[in-house]
Amino acid sequence: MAFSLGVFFWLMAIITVAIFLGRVWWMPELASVHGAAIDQQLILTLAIAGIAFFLAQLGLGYLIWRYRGRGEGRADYWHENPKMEVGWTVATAVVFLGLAIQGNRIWTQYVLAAPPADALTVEVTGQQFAWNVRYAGPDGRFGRTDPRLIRDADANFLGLDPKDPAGNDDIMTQNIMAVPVNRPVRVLLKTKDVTHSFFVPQFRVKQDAVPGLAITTHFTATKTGEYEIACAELCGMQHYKMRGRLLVMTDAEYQAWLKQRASL
Ligand SMILES: [Cu+2]
Repeated sequence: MAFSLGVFFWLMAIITVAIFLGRVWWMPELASVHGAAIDQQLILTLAIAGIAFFLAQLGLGYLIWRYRGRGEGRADYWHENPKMEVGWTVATAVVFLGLAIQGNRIWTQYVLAAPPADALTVEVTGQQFAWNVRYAGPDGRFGRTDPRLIRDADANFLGLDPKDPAGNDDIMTQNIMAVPVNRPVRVLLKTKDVTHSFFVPQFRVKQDAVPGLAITTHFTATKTGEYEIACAELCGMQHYKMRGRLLVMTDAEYQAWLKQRASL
């Protein structure tokens, strides 16, 4: 009985470690610059926690088997061993605080860093249940919007003011966004109604869009291809349908795409 319980703990530890090492359930392939540091930190945390978990389960299984009941009378029992308690408390504190400090450093280097001045700005506005994407057009300026001018029936989803000339060349799409590869992109994130969340797993980008706020997030895509913009905030009945396509293209393809969109 004690032997099979020990084996159970050993097997559980080995299978768990194999699932992680074999990357059976793993993140989608990385496709952004800043994501590399985030992935590294995650892997470091998993490795340290994984080694501690594996050794603890191995030891637990061994002790269960080694000190199983063999009818040799009562086992010794004592509590309080200040030296050991101080030892493992300090060791655990050093490991966890070290990981927390290092993780915070990586996080602030990304979140608090402003995107480069030459970054491409794309405005993304969530609504139940779609992503409105807007480019400033050749003049580089976004036209004025006013919530009172929003008319979904006329496809004026953002309430663009026709009297502002800066808005004449704005390019707008729904649920499709294109960006050039290897170029910093600044996303100006807004929402018309409830809280949504702009999530591109391959870029390691997830940022809430909060009513009344314009929040910026940024990324530089490293691989061309098609990705999904998921809404990561349960925002209503059709939340599951709220997704956009994000196309990462070469610069020439991106310019052609913009031109084609402007002509629609
Ligand atoms: Cu949503």
